[in-house]
Amino acid sequence: MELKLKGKIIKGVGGIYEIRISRSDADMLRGVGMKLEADTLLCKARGVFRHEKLTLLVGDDVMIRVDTELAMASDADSRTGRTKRDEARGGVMIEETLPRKNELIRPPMANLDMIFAVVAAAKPEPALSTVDKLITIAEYKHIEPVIIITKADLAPEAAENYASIYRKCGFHVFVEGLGIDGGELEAFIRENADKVSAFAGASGVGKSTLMNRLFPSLGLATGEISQKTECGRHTTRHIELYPLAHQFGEGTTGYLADTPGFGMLDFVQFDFYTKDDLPYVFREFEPYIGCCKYTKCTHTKEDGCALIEAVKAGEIPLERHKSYLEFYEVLKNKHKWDKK
Ligand SMILES: Nc1nc2c(ncn2[C@@H]2O[C@H](COP(=O)(O)OP(=O)(O)OP(=O)(O)O)[C@@H](O)[C@H]2O)c(=O)[nH]1
Ligand SMILES: [Mg+2]
Ligand SMILES: [Zn+2]
Repeated sequence: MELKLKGKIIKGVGGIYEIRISRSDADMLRGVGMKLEADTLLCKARGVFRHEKLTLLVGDDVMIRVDTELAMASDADSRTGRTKRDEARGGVMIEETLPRKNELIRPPMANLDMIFAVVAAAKPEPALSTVDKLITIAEYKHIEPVIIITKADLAPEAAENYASIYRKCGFHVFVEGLGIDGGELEAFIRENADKVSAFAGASGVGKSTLMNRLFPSLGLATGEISQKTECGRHTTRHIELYPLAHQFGEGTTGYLADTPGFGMLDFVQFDFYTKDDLPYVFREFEPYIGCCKYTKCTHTKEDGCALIEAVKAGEIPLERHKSYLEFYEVLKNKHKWDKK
Protein backbone atom coordinates (compact mmCIF):
# COMPACT_ATOMS: atom_id res chain seq x y z
CA MET A 1 0.00 0.00 0.00
CA GLU A 2 1.25 3.46 -0.87
CA LEU A 3 0.15 6.50 1.10
CA LYS A 4 0.81 10.22 1.21
CA LEU A 5 0.82 11.65 4.71
CA LYS A 6 1.52 14.96 6.37
CA GLY A 7 4.16 15.18 9.08
CA LYS A 8 6.64 17.42 10.83
CA ILE A 9 10.42 17.08 10.88
CA ILE A 10 11.41 16.83 14.53
CA LYS A 11 15.03 15.82 14.02
CA GLY A 12 17.48 15.55 11.13
CA VAL A 13 20.95 14.10 11.39
CA GLY A 14 23.15 13.03 8.49
CA GLY A 15 20.35 13.01 5.93
CA ILE A 16 18.03 10.87 8.06
CA TYR A 17 14.93 12.67 9.26
CA GLU A 18 12.55 11.82 12.02
CA ILE A 19 9.00 12.73 11.08
CA ARG A 20 6.12 12.93 13.51
CA ILE A 21 2.73 12.13 12.05
CA SER A 22 -0.76 12.32 13.54
CA ARG A 23 -1.88 9.69 16.00
CA SER A 24 -4.63 8.54 13.63
CA ASP A 25 -2.21 8.11 10.72
CA ALA A 26 0.20 6.31 13.03
CA ASP A 27 -2.56 3.97 14.19
CA MET A 28 -3.49 3.27 10.58
CA LEU A 29 0.12 2.30 9.77
CA ARG A 30 0.23 0.11 12.87
CA GLY A 31 -3.02 -1.42 11.66
CA VAL A 32 -1.31 -2.70 8.50
CA GLY A 33 1.57 -4.09 10.54
CA MET A 34 4.18 -1.33 10.57
CA LYS A 35 6.16 -0.76 13.71
CA LEU A 36 6.33 2.85 14.86
CA GLU A 37 8.05 4.47 17.75
CA ALA A 38 5.99 7.25 19.34
CA ASP A 39 4.12 8.18 16.12
CA THR A 40 7.35 8.86 14.28
CA LEU A 41 8.94 7.53 11.10
CA LEU A 42 12.55 7.65 10.00
CA CYS A 43 13.16 8.58 6.42
CA LYS A 44 15.31 10.18 3.79
CA ALA A 45 14.46 13.03 1.48
CA ARG A 46 13.65 12.50 -2.18
CA GLY A 47 16.71 12.90 -4.43
CA VAL A 48 15.65 16.34 -5.59
CA PHE A 49 16.30 17.77 -2.11
CA ARG A 50 19.84 16.47 -2.19
CA HIS A 51 20.58 17.33 -5.79
CA GLU A 52 19.19 20.84 -5.73
CA LYS A 53 20.51 21.50 -2.24
CA LEU A 54 17.05 22.44 -1.00
CA THR A 55 17.33 22.66 2.72
CA LEU A 56 15.07 20.79 5.03
CA LEU A 57 14.83 22.18 8.53
CA VAL A 58 13.68 20.85 11.84
CA GLY A 59 10.17 22.28 12.19
CA ASP A 60 9.35 21.88 8.50
CA ASP A 61 5.93 20.51 7.70
CA VAL A 62 6.30 17.94 4.95
CA MET A 63 4.39 15.49 2.81
CA ILE A 64 5.80 12.00 2.98
CA ARG A 65 5.19 8.95 0.84
CA VAL A 66 4.94 5.68 2.71
CA ASP A 67 5.28 2.39 0.88
CA THR A 68 4.11 0.10 3.64
CA GLU A 69 5.45 -3.14 2.07
CA LEU A 70 8.89 -1.68 1.52
CA ALA A 71 8.91 -0.09 4.95
CA MET A 72 7.99 -3.37 6.56
CA ALA A 73 10.61 -5.26 4.58
CA SER A 74 13.26 -2.96 5.94
CA ASP A 75 11.68 -3.30 9.40
CA ALA A 76 12.38 -6.98 9.09
CA ASP A 77 15.98 -6.22 8.15
CA SER A 78 16.34 -4.27 11.33
CA ARG A 79 15.54 -7.34 13.36
CA THR A 80 18.48 -9.12 11.78
CA GLY A 81 20.82 -6.59 13.26
CA ARG A 82 20.69 -3.64 10.92
CA THR A 83 20.73 -0.18 12.36
CA LYS A 84 17.84 2.24 12.29
CA ARG A 85 19.53 4.17 9.52
CA ASP A 86 19.07 1.26 7.19
CA GLU A 87 15.41 1.15 8.07
CA ALA A 88 15.05 4.51 6.43
CA ARG A 89 15.90 3.12 3.01
CA GLY A 90 13.11 3.79 0.60
CA GLY A 91 9.98 2.78 2.46
CA VAL A 92 9.33 6.29 3.69
CA MET A 93 10.38 9.34 1.71
CA ILE A 94 9.98 13.09 2.09
CA GLU A 95 8.23 14.25 -1.09
CA GLU A 96 7.76 17.96 -0.53
CA THR A 97 7.89 20.69 2.08
CA LEU A 98 4.86 22.81 2.83
CA PRO A 99 5.20 26.61 2.85
CA ARG A 100 7.16 27.94 5.82
CA LYS A 101 5.87 30.56 8.21
CA ASN A 102 9.45 31.61 8.92
CA GLU A 103 12.95 30.22 9.15
CA LEU A 104 16.05 30.96 11.16
CA ILE A 105 19.71 30.45 10.31
CA ARG A 106 20.77 30.03 13.92
CA PRO A 107 19.38 27.80 15.25
CA PRO A 108 18.47 26.41 11.81
CA MET A 109 14.73 25.83 12.24
CA ALA A 110 11.46 26.52 10.48
CA ASN A 111 7.99 27.53 11.68
CA LEU A 112 8.85 28.81 15.13
CA ASP A 113 6.25 30.72 17.13
CA MET A 114 8.43 31.51 20.10
CA ILE A 115 12.11 31.51 20.95
CA PHE A 116 13.50 31.35 24.46
CA ALA A 117 16.70 33.40 24.52
CA VAL A 118 18.61 31.67 27.31
CA VAL A 119 21.40 33.59 29.01
CA ALA A 120 23.34 32.71 32.14
CA ALA A 121 23.77 35.30 34.90
CA ALA A 122 27.37 34.00 35.18
CA LYS A 123 29.57 31.17 33.89
CA PRO A 124 29.58 31.86 31.00
CA GLU A 125 29.59 35.62 31.55
CA PRO A 126 26.69 37.03 29.49
CA ALA A 127 27.22 39.04 26.33
CA LEU A 128 24.04 41.06 26.08
CA SER A 129 24.66 42.15 22.53
CA THR A 130 24.63 38.47 21.45
CA VAL A 131 21.34 38.01 23.27
CA ASP A 132 20.01 41.16 21.63
CA LYS A 133 21.03 39.89 18.20
CA LEU A 134 18.99 36.77 18.75
CA ILE A 135 16.05 38.78 20.11
CA THR A 136 16.07 41.32 17.29
CA ILE A 137 16.29 38.64 14.60
CA ALA A 138 13.32 36.90 16.21
CA GLU A 139 11.38 40.19 16.31
CA TYR A 140 12.13 40.73 12.64
CA LYS A 141 10.75 37.27 11.84
CA HIS A 142 7.70 37.74 14.07
CA ILE A 143 8.85 35.01 16.42
CA GLU A 144 8.02 35.99 20.01
CA PRO A 145 11.21 36.30 22.07
CA VAL A 146 11.06 35.21 25.71
CA ILE A 147 14.05 35.71 27.98
CA ILE A 148 15.35 33.14 30.46
CA ILE A 149 18.15 34.09 32.85
CA THR A 150 19.75 30.90 34.19
CA LYS A 151 22.28 30.23 36.96
CA ALA A 152 20.75 32.89 39.19
CA ASP A 153 22.09 30.82 42.11
CA LEU A 154 25.63 31.82 41.06
CA ALA A 155 24.97 35.56 40.72
CA PRO A 156 21.55 36.54 42.11
CA GLU A 157 22.06 40.29 41.81
CA ALA A 158 23.33 40.16 38.26
CA ALA A 159 20.40 37.90 37.35
CA GLU A 160 17.87 40.38 38.69
CA ASN A 161 19.67 43.22 36.96
CA TYR A 162 19.50 41.45 33.56
CA ALA A 163 15.91 40.48 34.21
CA SER A 164 14.93 44.08 34.92
CA ILE A 165 16.49 45.27 31.65
CA TYR A 166 14.32 42.95 29.61
CA ARG A 167 11.19 43.33 31.73
CA LYS A 168 11.43 47.07 31.17
CA CYS A 169 11.31 46.46 27.42
CA GLY A 170 8.13 44.47 27.79
CA PHE A 171 9.41 40.90 27.41
CA HIS A 172 8.37 37.91 29.42
CA VAL A 173 11.40 37.13 31.59
CA PHE A 174 12.06 34.09 33.75
CA VAL A 175 14.82 33.83 36.31
CA GLU A 176 16.00 30.28 36.84
CA GLY A 177 18.71 28.51 38.77
CA LEU A 178 19.53 25.71 41.13
CA GLY A 179 17.26 25.84 44.13
CA ILE A 180 14.89 28.29 42.45
CA ASP A 181 11.31 27.17 41.98
CA GLY A 182 10.86 26.93 38.23
CA GLY A 183 7.09 26.62 38.38
CA GLU A 184 6.43 29.88 36.56
CA LEU A 185 8.31 28.83 33.44
CA GLU A 186 6.58 25.47 33.47
CA ALA A 187 3.19 27.16 33.75
CA PHE A 188 4.11 29.48 30.87
CA ILE A 189 5.10 26.56 28.65
CA ARG A 190 1.87 24.81 29.56
CA GLU A 191 -0.13 27.93 28.63
CA ASN A 192 1.70 27.98 25.29
CA ALA A 193 1.50 24.27 24.65
CA ASP A 194 0.04 24.85 21.18
CA LYS A 195 3.16 26.71 20.01
CA VAL A 196 6.43 25.58 18.50
CA SER A 197 9.29 26.98 20.58
CA ALA A 198 13.02 26.54 21.02
CA PHE A 199 15.65 27.18 23.63
CA ALA A 200 18.55 29.08 22.08
CA GLY A 201 21.70 30.71 23.39
CA ALA A 202 25.40 30.28 24.01
CA SER A 203 26.93 26.93 24.86
CA GLY A 204 26.88 26.07 28.55
CA VAL A 205 24.10 28.45 29.65
CA GLY A 206 21.94 25.53 30.75
CA LYS A 207 19.46 24.88 27.92
CA SER A 208 19.58 21.10 28.19
CA THR A 209 19.47 21.32 31.99
CA LEU A 210 16.20 23.27 31.71
CA MET A 211 14.89 20.83 29.15
CA ASN A 212 15.58 17.93 31.49
CA ARG A 213 13.78 19.68 34.28
CA LEU A 214 10.74 20.26 32.10
CA PHE A 215 10.83 16.76 30.61
CA PRO A 216 12.31 14.55 33.32
CA SER A 217 12.07 11.47 31.11
CA LEU A 218 14.42 12.90 28.45
CA GLY A 219 17.68 12.46 30.32
CA LEU A 220 19.57 14.74 27.90
CA ALA A 221 23.33 15.06 28.23
CA THR A 222 24.52 18.23 29.91
CA GLY A 223 28.13 19.35 30.08
CA GLU A 224 30.46 21.01 32.51
CA ILE A 225 31.73 24.33 31.25
CA SER A 226 35.48 24.68 30.77
CA GLN A 227 37.33 25.78 33.93
CA LYS A 228 39.82 27.77 31.94
CA THR A 229 37.70 29.68 29.46
CA GLU A 230 34.39 29.46 31.31
CA CYS A 231 32.81 28.65 27.97
CA GLY A 232 30.46 25.78 27.25
CA ARG A 233 31.74 22.70 25.47
CA HIS A 234 28.98 22.27 22.89
CA THR A 235 27.43 19.28 24.58
CA THR A 236 24.22 19.30 22.54
CA ARG A 237 24.98 18.50 18.91
CA HIS A 238 21.56 18.32 17.27
CA ILE A 239 18.30 20.15 17.30
CA GLU A 240 15.40 18.05 18.40
CA LEU A 241 11.77 19.06 18.74
CA TYR A 242 9.99 17.38 21.64
CA PRO A 243 6.25 16.99 21.32
CA LEU A 244 4.58 18.68 24.29
CA ALA A 245 1.93 15.98 24.04
CA HIS A 246 4.35 13.71 25.90
CA GLN A 247 4.15 16.07 28.83
CA PHE A 248 0.66 17.53 28.69
CA GLY A 249 -1.28 14.71 27.09
CA GLU A 250 -2.65 13.79 23.72
CA GLY A 251 -4.24 16.62 21.79
CA THR A 252 -1.41 19.00 22.76
CA THR A 253 -0.10 20.26 19.45
CA GLY A 254 3.05 22.23 20.33
CA TYR A 255 6.73 21.37 20.50
CA LEU A 256 9.78 22.58 22.37
CA ALA A 257 13.30 22.22 20.99
CA ASP A 258 16.68 21.95 22.61
CA THR A 259 19.36 23.36 20.31
CA PRO A 260 23.17 23.39 20.27
CA GLY A 261 24.78 26.48 21.74
CA PHE A 262 26.17 28.99 19.28
CA GLY A 263 28.88 31.60 19.51
CA MET A 264 28.49 34.54 17.21
CA LEU A 265 25.55 35.57 15.11
CA ASP A 266 27.42 37.10 12.25
CA PHE A 267 25.68 40.14 10.78
CA VAL A 268 28.32 40.51 8.11
CA GLN A 269 28.14 37.01 6.74
CA PHE A 270 24.37 36.62 6.98
CA ASP A 271 21.52 38.92 5.97
CA PHE A 272 19.19 39.02 8.93
CA TYR A 273 17.83 42.53 8.51
CA THR A 274 19.10 45.90 7.28
CA LYS A 275 20.11 49.13 8.99
CA ASP A 276 16.71 50.60 8.10
CA ASP A 277 14.92 47.83 9.97
CA LEU A 278 17.01 48.30 13.08
CA PRO A 279 14.90 50.81 15.08
CA TYR A 280 11.85 48.60 14.59
CA VAL A 281 13.34 45.40 16.03
CA PHE A 282 13.81 46.95 19.48
CA ARG A 283 10.26 46.88 20.79
CA GLU A 284 10.84 49.45 23.54
CA PHE A 285 11.90 52.05 20.93
CA GLU A 286 8.50 52.07 19.29
CA PRO A 287 6.80 54.84 21.33
CA TYR A 288 9.67 57.23 20.48
CA ILE A 289 10.03 56.62 16.76
CA GLY A 290 8.87 59.66 14.81
CA CYS A 291 9.38 61.99 17.78
CA CYS A 292 12.97 63.04 17.01
CA LYS A 293 13.94 66.55 15.90
CA TYR A 294 15.25 65.34 12.54
CA THR A 295 13.16 63.10 10.39
CA LYS A 296 16.26 61.22 9.26
CA CYS A 297 17.52 60.75 12.82
CA THR A 298 19.69 57.65 13.13
CA HIS A 299 19.20 57.61 16.91
CA THR A 300 22.95 57.33 17.41
CA LYS A 301 24.09 60.85 18.41
CA GLU A 302 21.74 63.55 17.09
CA ASP A 303 20.48 66.51 19.08
CA GLY A 304 16.83 66.24 19.89
CA CYS A 305 16.74 62.45 19.43
CA ALA A 306 13.71 61.26 21.37
CA LEU A 307 15.26 57.85 21.79
CA ILE A 308 18.49 59.14 23.28
CA GLU A 309 16.44 61.38 25.58
CA ALA A 310 14.50 58.31 26.70
CA VAL A 311 17.77 56.49 27.44
CA LYS A 312 18.94 59.47 29.52
CA ALA A 313 15.64 59.53 31.37
CA GLY A 314 16.00 55.83 32.15
CA GLU A 315 12.95 54.89 30.08
CA ILE A 316 14.97 52.79 27.64
CA PRO A 317 17.71 50.57 29.17
CA LEU A 318 21.18 51.88 28.33
CA GLU A 319 22.39 48.35 27.52
CA ARG A 320 19.80 47.96 24.79
CA HIS A 321 20.76 51.25 23.17
CA LYS A 322 24.38 50.07 23.36
CA SER A 323 23.43 46.98 21.37
CA TYR A 324 21.58 49.23 18.92
CA LEU A 325 24.72 51.36 18.42
CA GLU A 326 26.87 48.27 17.91
CA PHE A 327 24.52 46.76 15.33
CA TYR A 328 24.09 50.12 13.61
CA GLU A 329 27.84 50.44 13.12
CA VAL A 330 28.12 46.92 11.66
CA LEU A 331 25.13 47.27 9.37
CA LYS A 332 26.19 50.71 8.17
CA ASN A 333 29.61 49.43 7.13
CA LYS A 334 28.15 46.31 5.63
CA HIS A 335 26.07 48.52 3.34
CA LYS A 336 29.26 50.29 2.20
CA TRP A 337 30.92 47.02 1.32
CA ASP A 338 27.87 45.94 -0.67
CA LYS A 339 28.21 49.01 -2.91
CA LYS A 340 31.81 48.33 -3.81
N1 LIG B 1 24.89 26.55 39.17
C1 LIG B 1 24.13 26.24 38.12
N2 LIG B 1 24.61 25.46 37.15
C2 LIG B 1 23.81 25.17 36.10
C3 LIG B 1 22.49 25.66 35.99
N3 LIG B 1 21.97 25.22 34.81
C4 LIG B 1 22.91 24.48 34.25
N4 LIG B 1 24.03 24.43 34.99
C5 LIG B 1 25.28 23.73 34.68
O1 LIG B 1 25.87 24.33 33.53
C6 LIG B 1 26.54 23.36 32.73
C7 LIG B 1 26.07 23.44 31.30
O2 LIG B 1 24.69 23.08 31.22
P1 LIG B 1 24.00 22.49 29.90
O3 LIG B 1 22.55 22.29 30.23
O4 LIG B 1 24.76 21.37 29.34
O5 LIG B 1 24.16 23.76 28.93
P2 LIG B 1 23.64 23.88 27.41
O6 LIG B 1 23.14 25.29 27.27
O7 LIG B 1 22.71 22.81 27.07
O8 LIG B 1 25.01 23.75 26.60
P3 LIG B 1 25.23 23.25 25.05
O9 LIG B 1 24.49 21.98 24.86
O10 LIG B 1 26.71 23.10 24.94
O11 LIG B 1 24.72 24.36 24.18
C8 LIG B 1 26.23 22.01 33.41
O12 LIG B 1 27.35 21.66 34.18
C9 LIG B 1 25.03 22.30 34.27
O13 LIG B 1 24.98 21.46 35.41
C10 LIG B 1 22.00 26.49 37.04
O14 LIG B 1 20.87 26.99 37.03
N5 LIG B 1 22.87 26.75 38.08
MG1 LIG C 1 22.74 21.38 25.60
ZN1 LIG D 1 16.38 59.75 17.09
